[in-house]
Amino acid sequence: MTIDRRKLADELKQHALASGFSLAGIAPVDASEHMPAYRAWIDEGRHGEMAYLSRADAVSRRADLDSTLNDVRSVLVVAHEYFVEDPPGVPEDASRAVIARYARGDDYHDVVKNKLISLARWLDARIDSKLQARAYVDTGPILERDLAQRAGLGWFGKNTMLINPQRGSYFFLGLLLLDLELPPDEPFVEDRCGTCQACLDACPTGALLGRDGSGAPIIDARRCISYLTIELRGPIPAELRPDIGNRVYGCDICQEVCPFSRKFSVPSEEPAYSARPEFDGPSLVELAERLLSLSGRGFRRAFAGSPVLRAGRKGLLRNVCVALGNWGSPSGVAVLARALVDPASLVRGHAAWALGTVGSPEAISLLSERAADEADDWVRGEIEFALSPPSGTKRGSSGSEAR
Ligand code: B12
Ligand code: SF4
Ligand code: SF4
Repeated sequence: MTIDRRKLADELKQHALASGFSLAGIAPVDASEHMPAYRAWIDEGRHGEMAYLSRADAVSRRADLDSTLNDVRSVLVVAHEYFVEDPPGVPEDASRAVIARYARGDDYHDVVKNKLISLARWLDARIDSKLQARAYVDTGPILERDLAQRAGLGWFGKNTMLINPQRGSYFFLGLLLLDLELPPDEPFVEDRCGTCQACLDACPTGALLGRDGSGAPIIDARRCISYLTIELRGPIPAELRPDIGNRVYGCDICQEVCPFSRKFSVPSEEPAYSARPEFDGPSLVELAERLLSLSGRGFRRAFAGSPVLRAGRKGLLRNVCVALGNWGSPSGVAVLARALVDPASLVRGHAAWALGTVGSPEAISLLSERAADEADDWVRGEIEFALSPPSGTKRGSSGSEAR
């Protein structure tokens, strides 16, 4: 039986939309013309400590989809929307924590992957041969946005997000690599940003660098709050801590200001992405108290199935300490005193910075008392700096180097 591939591709995309995806397209599998841009970005070190982006095998797999699925012929690319509204008062209230929208509910990897696997089964039942397929959602060395642009889903905004002109950018991308040839869609070639640069102006850390000579949007991930609060394992560079504000896990600012997101984002219909109460603008003090009372294992159990597990207990506490410092209220001192004696040096060091930033008599006396007992050199350095920032430097605006 010969199958009408165009009809099958249309039915597959229709079925994807009926299963909850808001966009679906087919991308071709030939090598991306943007690999040199990817390599240049890595060579400039803009990926920071994300070694999974720079490992030689991971770079070469990005250049050749065949090394991920033998005899790959086409890729179904889908978008799954996750927008949720901020609770009232957030993010303006500095005493409350902001968790990026994508991480307020359940882990999207499982949600999207399961839907992709169902699509693969649906397709398999409609062809004579046995279908080989691989599902990806932020789970492998693949240029996901590049494939999405080639499948016609949208363009690369100056905020580096893949943006759709009718849906904005609050969506995850999911990919189904197929050993079945399906006719590709037209790529999305226009740049709809025009003269806008709202995202560049709004980024608090200056991570967005505009377009390069070829038109590729450039981000210095080392400065991005999403990297600093999720991917970075060690201390957050002191000069960037004030710019993080109350964003304790990820960041949406460059999407919040984008006219396309502002106009078209609607709350997701996926129940799994509804915010868990503990991540819906929680009080910084309550969140810190909860985290301090959990062991590493307790943390994994308490937040099972949530994307925030990626930061780990120490990483998330590190971020919450920074936000407490940025809040700067004496009401945060009691919980920071607990953090100052936490078993994790990463947490103690950021608690010291935060107490120095609060700068109240009680905060300063806690730091002075702790200075004598602290055994870790890096934490001692943070305490010393918090007690006596170099002249001309505002407390909290600079400090010891990240190690
Ligand atoms: C590493 C990573 C990060 C890093 C680096 C981000 C970045 N912008 O590169 C950090 C930790 C900072 C991050 C943050 C976020 N991420 Co992230 N991240 C990734 C990941 C794993 C790899 C991205 C990558 O390879 N970056 C390196 C750059 C060079 O590659 P690229 O973005 O694909 O860039 C291409 C363009 O430059 C283009 N290009 C080259 N030349 C030219 C020329 C022209 C003319 C043009 C137009 C383009 C072009 O080609 C490059 C290579 O293909 C992807 C998943 C994946 N496997 O792709 C998710 C992914 C990009 N992240 C995602 C999300 C949701 C986020 C956050 C919103 C989460 C949050 N709220 O905190 C933020 C957004 C921050 C931001 N403004 O980017 C989604 C984005 C969905 C979308 N609509 O675009 C993805 C696709 C995951 C998914 N499957 O849904 N992320
Ligand atoms: S996610 Fe936040 S920090 Fe990162 S580029 Fe966008 S606005 Fe800047
Ligand atoms: S804010 Fe403006 S420049 Fe930035 S991605 Fe959106 S449209 Fe493009």
